Amino acid sequence: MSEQAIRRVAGAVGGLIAAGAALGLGYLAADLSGGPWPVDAVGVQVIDWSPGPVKDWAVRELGTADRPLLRVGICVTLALVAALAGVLGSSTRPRVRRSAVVLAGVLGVIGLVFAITSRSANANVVIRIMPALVTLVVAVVAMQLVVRTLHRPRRAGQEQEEPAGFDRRRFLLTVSALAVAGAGGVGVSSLVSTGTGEAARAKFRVPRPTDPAPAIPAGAQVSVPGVSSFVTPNPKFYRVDTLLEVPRIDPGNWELRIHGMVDKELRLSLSDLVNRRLIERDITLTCVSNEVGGPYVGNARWIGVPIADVLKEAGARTGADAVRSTSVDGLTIGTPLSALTDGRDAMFAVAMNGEPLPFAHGFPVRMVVPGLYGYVSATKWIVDFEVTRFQDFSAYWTDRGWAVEAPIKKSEAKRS
Ligand SMILES: Nc1nc2c(c(=O)[nH]1)N[C@H]1C(S)=C(S)[C@@H](COP(=O)(O)O)O[C@H]1N2
Ligand SMILES: [Mo]
Repeated sequence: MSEQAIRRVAGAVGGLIAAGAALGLGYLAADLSGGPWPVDAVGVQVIDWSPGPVKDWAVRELGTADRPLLRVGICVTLALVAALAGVLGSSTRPRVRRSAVVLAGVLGVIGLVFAITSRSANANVVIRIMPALVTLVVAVVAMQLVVRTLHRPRRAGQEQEEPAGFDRRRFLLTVSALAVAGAGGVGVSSLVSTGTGEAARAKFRVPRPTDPAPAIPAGAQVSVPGVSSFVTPNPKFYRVDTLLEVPRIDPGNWELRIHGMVDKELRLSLSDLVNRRLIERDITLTCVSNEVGGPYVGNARWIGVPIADVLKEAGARTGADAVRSTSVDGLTIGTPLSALTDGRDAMFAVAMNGEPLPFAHGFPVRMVVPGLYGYVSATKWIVDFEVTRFQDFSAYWTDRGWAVEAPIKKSEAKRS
């Protein structure tokens, strides 16, 4: 291989590793700040922009692998562009070489734009852009370092146009250091976040219900192949959300804001919530996308605070007909006020089958409303609850073509 060919390959490898370092350290920054990892900011936007049929296809064909695959897809795209940037960086022409660093900067800025515009209940822009900013800075600096190793500075007397040498030793040192930094970022972050998240969830004691559910009738729980069990075990419970990373909320910082068309605005901490009257109920949750006999349905024993109690204390004003609830990831759900006050057991749930809510199912608090499809009622990781009117807002799924109101129709067999 010619010197220039070697340099080109080194440039591609170096570009890849520079991108890895930027993404790895950005991942750590995301974990520490609570802001979105730029890859996920892009991914969530892709999910939000995907038309319904594309989403349905992805869920059907890829199942739960759709999200990791989306991340992988974005990373592979980035890697290709970064490798190309590295190749540009190997050019003997200083102008072309500089474009490598510019390209790294452009990728970083794209991440930044997605982070700024990402839907998130976290209004703090500084937190929101922190990971993308770290990624951008590391990307530019790392690319610059890599490019430098590809071109040993000219000795005095050397011709301008003469290609400068490739400093192999410095190249290897630089890419190794960058690789360690990137992998270290991801490693440290997974240790930190799973550790603190699990500990917080483990510390949360499932409260004793004031109004417990009756024992499950004998014979309801059968173990016949093909017949689903009466209670769906948590690890087998279906999951629908629009995220790439499951939120791990610190329950100590969690707060539920109840506001809008109410006489008295409320802000409830987790202990405020569990110190109220608690009911325990067996409630079936189902997705509107579930077909008869399909997988998107589950039954669990939930413990929670009746939403009607909280609404009574806040005092919903006349004229209000809806609640707009928001999860920590910024997704909104619209629920008819009547379904929350008509005597059915709509609740802010804190426990699922005797456990704190699993992270994937909304820890620390989610809504559960009997008789409504999940997308109009079952807000996970809920942080905001606004009493309002349907005419004054539109929720996430409604914006994507689903009906505003969606009661589950009973005993209506599928006609063909
Ligand atoms: N925050 C949030 N809550 C959400 C959703 C979501 O995407 N994000 N999806 C809804 C939909 S469409 C359904 S069917 C149920 C699924 O709840 P599960 O994932 O606990 O089974 O949650 C609802 N709550
Ligand atoms: Mo759903």
